[in-house]
Order: sequence, then structure tokens, then C-alpha cells
Amino acid sequence: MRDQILHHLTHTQGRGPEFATVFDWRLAVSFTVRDLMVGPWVDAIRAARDQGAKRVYYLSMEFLIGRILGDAIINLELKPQMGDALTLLGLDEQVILEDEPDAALGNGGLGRLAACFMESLSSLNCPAFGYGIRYEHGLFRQRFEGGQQVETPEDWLNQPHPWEFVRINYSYEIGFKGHVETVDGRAVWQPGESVIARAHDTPVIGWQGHWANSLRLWGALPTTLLDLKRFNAGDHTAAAEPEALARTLSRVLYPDDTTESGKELRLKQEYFLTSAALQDIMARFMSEHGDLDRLPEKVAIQLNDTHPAIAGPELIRLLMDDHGLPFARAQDLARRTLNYTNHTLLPEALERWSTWLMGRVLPRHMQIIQMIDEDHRITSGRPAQLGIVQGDQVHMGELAFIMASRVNGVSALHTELVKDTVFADLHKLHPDRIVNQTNGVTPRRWLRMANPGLTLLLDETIGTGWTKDLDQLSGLEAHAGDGAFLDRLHAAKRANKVALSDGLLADLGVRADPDAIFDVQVKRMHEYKRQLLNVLEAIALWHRIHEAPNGNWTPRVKIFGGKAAPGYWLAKSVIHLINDVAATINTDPVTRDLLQIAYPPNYNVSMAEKLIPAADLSEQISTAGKEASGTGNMKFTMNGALTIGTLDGANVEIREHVGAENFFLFGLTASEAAAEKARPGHARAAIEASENMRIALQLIAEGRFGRAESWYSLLDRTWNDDPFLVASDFDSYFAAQRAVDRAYGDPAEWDRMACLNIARSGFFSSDRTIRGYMRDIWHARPVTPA
Ligand code: F58
Repeated sequence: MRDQILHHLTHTQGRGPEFATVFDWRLAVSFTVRDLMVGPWVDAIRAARDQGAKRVYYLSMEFLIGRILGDAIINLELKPQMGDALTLLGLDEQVILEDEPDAALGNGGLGRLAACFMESLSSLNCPAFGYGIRYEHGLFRQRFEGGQQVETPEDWLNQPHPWEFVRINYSYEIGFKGHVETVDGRAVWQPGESVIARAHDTPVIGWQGHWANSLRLWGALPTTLLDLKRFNAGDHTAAAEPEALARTLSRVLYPDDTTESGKELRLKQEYFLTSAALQDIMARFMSEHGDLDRLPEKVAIQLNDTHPAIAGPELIRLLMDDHGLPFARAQDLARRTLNYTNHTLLPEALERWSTWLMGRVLPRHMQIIQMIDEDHRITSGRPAQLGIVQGDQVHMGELAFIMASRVNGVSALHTELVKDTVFADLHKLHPDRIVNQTNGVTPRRWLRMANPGLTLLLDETIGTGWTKDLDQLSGLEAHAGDGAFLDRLHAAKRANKVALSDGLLADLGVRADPDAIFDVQVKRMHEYKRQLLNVLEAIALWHRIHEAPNGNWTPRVKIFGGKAAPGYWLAKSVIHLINDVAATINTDPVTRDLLQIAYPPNYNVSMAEKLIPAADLSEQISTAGKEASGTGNMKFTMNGALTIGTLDGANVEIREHVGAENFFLFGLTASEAAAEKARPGHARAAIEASENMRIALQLIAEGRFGRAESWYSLLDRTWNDDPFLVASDFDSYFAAQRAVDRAYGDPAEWDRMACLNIARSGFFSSDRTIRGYMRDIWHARPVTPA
């Protein structure tokens, strides 16, 4: 291992050890590890082809991968050798690993789910490709200035990326705009613009290196690099225009998770990904099988939300216009090949495009959409107004639904709500189409890699089998009454808390006592996720401590992490509030040993890997009915944090698995919440009934945390609208937090509950989820390399 690293340092990086920087060493280490991934990768691709296996294609606008090196070391089980090699070379493993920038090609849960799925697909030997966009700039970086979020561009590709292989022979032309002609009775689309999509492949290695699939990310290139005529005429800027135009397509990840903006570019990005992926899939299928009737037998395509929903019309277009199939047959084959996952019920997050824009950017697809819609109206007998095109809008959810074999929700509750709300009408027409696949997360990254202390304890107690069969964690149940085991569990958690506490002090100057409850809420900033509820509880608690400073309080450190969409004013206002409240509370001599608030900026996958293993309490406090699933909630549970949460998303299933007595439940149910919201004046009534809530709002309005004017809009919305029912759930939340305090006061009992949470978290492995998709949706089988 050491020799290999030195070899790459010299021959790949072109550096002698005495001149090498951390970056040089990190690349040399990465190439050494990459060498060990390539063998299994090539074998897997060959085996899938030789055995004529069905392949799964996961189309996603986001893959929130994080760092790759540490994960590859874990999955290839190289940790001991790598540790020794780095020691021999006098290198600090932590420093090397942390030099790698996060591949942040996603916003949040949806993108991170795609990354977990890729890892599980490989760990289960399921032949698959992930298709996405190779954004030059991933999710923006977040800083705080005066407590407020400031965004700066992310630039992970400013340095060489050691994990990817550029495939110049896998390049496809992607057209936009132009017009459709009829030639000999057949439609011919003459695009007005086009770009080239070029493949960049990253191997995704599964557990123990038995299999690797490809994450194929498309970069955009101009069809002609330079307009030589203009260049020679001296117009150098204009000559480079085609290049600039193309490059914007794969330049930035869409950073908004509330409203759609930059509409035309976003639609073009979606089509760019989808068309490149489908052309690639068809080329592979034709070379391996040729017979189009076998397409659904050999290809399963999963649409990660509606972002690639143009896949329906695009596949029909390829089958009709390139392969000469009639519409009915093309549509039938496409529908039997495509499936769609819904990740949200929030109306503002359901994609819609104006028919005008769709018709202008993708004129042929607009025609095909109308054909699909009309055909569906006739064959299903549905009323015209419930279709894909409603007024002057194309509804991508309806399009994805109508073009899919299976539509799935991401938790049991969410799937039922999908049936009852967004797709109620279509569900009545197609009662077998919607199925559930509760999300999961990969235990390799989120337990084995992120939490080595707990991993060691698990390995010594129940063996290592849990890593690929997470249900084996149930073996811990037998130890839940074993004091010596619980002491070790406690020590493992405490060590993680000490490490985090050191980091919080160094980076933020926050003093976090490792014996306090570490209470963590990390996720995108969004009203429905109710970070506001959390910070209001902190204010009310602060006030109560002041009233009785010598009371029997349980010390608590509240930790927040998350980014707000740049245009989401209210979410940014909550960030500002949390930071200002922290500034006041953290320095209060009366309460500072009892309550601290930390908000480290720029929450990302790597930060999650530090925060989650150090958490005692997981905040999953969304308004019931709004969080489709959540996946952070699962990571906390398997790392031995207890949850305070509502009956929302996968919380419901987490509570069922870990047991109601090991979960801090509060708040209205989804149906109660819907009824409450419909009650006029619900916010004011609830605030007037809650002394703690009133006090918290009063302290803000008095300007105790920064200038009162800063919070007028937020306060106004809370008093008069409160669409996510912060007020209605406040007292119940406050009471549940006091139950947490009492429980934490009995360490042995707390550790027992933590142990049971881990022991019963096996269901939340993404291996279980992927097996479910393979069985119920894709009808795909694992393959063994020869
Ligand atoms: C998330 N969606 C859900 N969307 O909110 C979460 O409950 C679920 O666990 C997760 O998907 C995985 O199923 C989500 O992350 C986005 O970030 C979109 C980005 C593009 C614009 C619309 C939102």
C-alpha cells in the first residue's frame, strides 16, 4: 500500500515526497484506492453484459455523494492497511480524508437518497447506472454575516477530481427549440440549438468490493468549439459564444427547493440529463438485444421525482422518430419501462411548465405530451380537465404518473397521502399503480464509516454481519440489560460528543459540555420542518431557567445545521433568528452552563457524518403530513440517538420499530393538522392558550435578540397565519422536551433506550429499500461476476 501510494505520488502526481502537499498525497492515496475499485468494476460490467442481465437506470438531477475516499476505504475493507501505510509515510489519515471536497451535487434528502441507493445497488450486485449532471458548481457554500446567510459559489471541480473517467466515446447530441416538419408522413424535429452531452463515469463500489456500478454524469460541450469565422474576423468574444451557451447547462445545481425559477435553464437541464441517459440506454440495449419488444424485460428506468419526467415523451420520441414504431406501441413500451418516485406533497414543489415554454424549448415533446394526454383521456374515460395539460400548464406529476408502470411514495404515511391527495383522481383510475417503498440509508457510510467507536463495539458484541444485513442489529436486544455493555455504549457516544465539542469550541467558540444533552436538528431550512418551533422552545426554556436558576435543569446543547434556498426569505429569517438567539443565550452568565446553541455554517454530508454520531436527541418535528419520509431521522436512530418527533413521514415507522416507549412523540396527527389549519384564527387562539409560546414571542418582539424590527414579518406570520402550526403544537412539544430532560437524568435508562433504538433500526437500511424496488418495481435480479 505504501509503495503504491509512493508510485502514484511520483508517476501520477509527478511529485517527490519532499515536495508533496496534502493535496498531492490525497490524490496519490485516492489513485491507490481507485486501482482496487477498477477490477471489480470492469468485472461487474462484463458480467452484466455477458449474462444479458436486466439493468436498472436511476435518473436523478441530484446525487449528494459527499466524500468518496473514506467510503471506498471502508467498502474495500482497507482501513487497517491504509492506516499502517499512512503511518509509515508520516501522514495523518484524518487530514488526508478531510482534504477531499464534498461532491455536493444535490440539495438535500432527495439527492442523498440517490447516493445511498447507488451504494446499496452495488452492495446487492444489482446491475445499475446512476445518471445525473456533472455540475461544475455544486450546492452553494453558506457563511453567516451578522447572523445572516450569505451564499458563495461552490467549486469542487476547481481541482482535479480523481474518481472520474471521461468517456469521449459516449457522447450524444441534445437538441432544443427549432420546429417539427412532416416528411413522408413522419415527424422530423429540426432543433434550433444543440449541445453535446459527454459521459463522466465514477465507479460506486459496494460492500466488500464484490460489485461496482457506474455513476454516469453528463457534462455539456458545444457542438462546435469555436466559431472560427468570427474569431478570425477579430470578434473573439462572440466566437466563444457556442461554448459559453453549452457550458451553462452543466454549470450550476439548481439551489432552490421551494419554487421553480430560472425556468428555461432548469427545463433545459432536465431534458439534457434525460435525453443523454435515454440515448445511452437505447444504444446499450440495441447493441445487446436489438429486439425492441424486449425493452421492458431488459431495462427498468426509475425517475427520481418529476425532474426527469420528460423521459416519457423522450422515450416515445426515440422509438417513433428514430426506430419507426407507431405511437401506440412506443407508448406501451415506454410505460412498461418507466417508474416514478414522488418525494413531496407540497403543492409549490410540484413541477409545472407553461405550454408556451415547453412548446418553444421542446416542440416535438409538446406534441407527444398532447398525444399521451389525449390517449389517456380516451382510454381511461377521465374528464379532460384532470389530465397532463391543464389550462396553459403542463403538469409533470400527472405526466410521470400516466407514463409509469409503478408510482411510489417514500414512507407508508406518505404513500397513503399520495393516494388521497395529489394523485387521488389518477389513483381511482389506476388503483394498482401506487406502491410504497419506505426510504432507507446505507449503514456502510452512516454507521461503519461515520461512527468507528460504535462500530467497534457492535463488531465485538454481535460480529460484523450487520454491515450487510442490518437486521442483525437485533442481536443487541440481548444486551439492553447488560450494564457493562451499556457503559461501553455510553462511552462510545461520549467520545463522539467530546470530538464534536472540541470542534464547536475551535470553530464557533461555543462551549458544549459533553455531558449535556446534544440535541440536533440538521436538514434544509424550511418552514414545514419547523426549525422555528425548536428555537422558540429554546427561548421559552431560557426564560424558565431564569425564573428558577437553581431548579433541577438538564444541561442541553442545541445544534442546528442547514441551508436555506437563496430566495426563501422566511427560511433565511429563521437562520438569522437562531444565530441572534444563540449570541444572547450563549453568553448569559445565568444560563450558559445549562443551555447553549450552536449553528455551524455550511452543513453538508461531511458535517452530518460528525454531528449525527454525536447526537443524543434527533429533532424530527415537521408538521404532520408534510415531510414525505425523512432519511436523517433513520441515520440518527441507527447511531443511538432518541427521537423527538411528530407522526410524520418515516417517523411513524421508526416509532413502530423502536417502540413507542423509546420515542418522544408530540403534536397533531396529519388529519388533525389538516383540520386545525382549516380553522380560522387557529394561530392566535393557540398562542393565547400557550403561556410559553407567548413569552417566547414577546421576548423576540421586545428586541431581546437583536433589533425587534428584524422579526416583525416572522412574528406577524406566526400570529396571523402560521401555516405550519408552530403555535398549535408548541405546548405539546415543550412538554415532550421536558420528558426528554427527565429521561436524560437517568443515564442507565437513557442508554438502554439508545441501545434499543440501534437494535431495532435494521429496517432502515437502504439495502431493504433497494430489495423492495428490485422485487416490486424493477423485477431485477442480482448478478454474480464469473
Ligand atoms: C425529500 N425531498 C423529502 N427534495 O422532503 C424528504 O422527506 C425525503 O426523505 C427525501 O426527499 C427522500 O425521499 C427533497 O429533498 C428536493 O430537494 C427537491 C430539489 C429540487 C426542487 C424541489 C425539491
